[in-house]
Amino acid sequence: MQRTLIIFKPDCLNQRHVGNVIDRFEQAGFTIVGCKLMRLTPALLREHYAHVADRPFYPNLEAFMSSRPVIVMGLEGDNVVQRVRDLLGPTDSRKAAKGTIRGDFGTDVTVNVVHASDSEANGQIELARFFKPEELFTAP
Ligand code: IDP
Ligand code: MG
Repeated sequence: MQRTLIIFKPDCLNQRHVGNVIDRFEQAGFTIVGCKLMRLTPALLREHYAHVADRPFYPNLEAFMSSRPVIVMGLEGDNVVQRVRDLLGPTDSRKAAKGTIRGDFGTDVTVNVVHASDSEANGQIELARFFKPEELFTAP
């Protein structure tokens, strides 16, 4: 069983798509093992987005991601990392196919509904970044 970190980005909450997105995760058979609302600080975002922190768009990304409290979620399931990435579609919502989460609900390359870990190793690192050990539960 694999785990991945999901962040419901500000646009997802503002447009009230959280239920639709969770429905897709549940229909795929994944189990929620952690879930909370939190406001992401610039320090936490700089760590989470270290791979793009020196890009020109980063200040805009940080402002967007800290514009309101977001939902962070741990999901567990068979091959969940790749299967969630497939459900999301590519980073740029404008290039994402209809039927994918970003294709259906996203706006552009920054405002793209959901973050999901891109590897099993990063799933573990990111879950530890956003959750205390006692906030993550064993799937029944
Ligand atoms: P991912 O979210 O699909 O894994 P990453 O390349 O890890 O994409 O980038 C992290 C986030 O940074 C993206 O989800 C998006 O919000 C933002 N981002 C990535 N590339 C661009 C860009 O070229 N312009 C603006 N924002 C970007
Ligand atoms: Mg990424």
